[in-house]
Amino acid sequence: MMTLYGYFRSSTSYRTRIAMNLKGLDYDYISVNLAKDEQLADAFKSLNPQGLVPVLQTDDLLLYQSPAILEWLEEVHPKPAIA
Ligand SMILES: N[C@@H](CCC(=O)N[C@@H](CS)C(=O)NCC(=O)O)C(=O)O
Repeated sequence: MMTLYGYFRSSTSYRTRIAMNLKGLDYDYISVNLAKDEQLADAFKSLNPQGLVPVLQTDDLLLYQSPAILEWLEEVHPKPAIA
């Protein structure tokens, strides 16, 4: 199972969400409210010390930086291709 941490007004989050939805992937979504600085909370920074969304958590991986997430998605779930 995958969990995407993001925020609705974050373009880097929705580019990730768009790719996952296009690929028809099943995932949980957790909102990190940037307007309330939730990205700076210790609980979130233990996932991503950079304090930025998006973060993608899989059973054995923790990924951040949306280009890296997109690259991983494309490699592991190539169909349909996004690039
Ligand atoms: N290069 C990163 C940028 C991530 C980024 O800047 N995320 C913004 C939202 S679009 C963020 O979390 N901002 C919180 C902050 O600056 O405290 C990526 O593509 O994932």
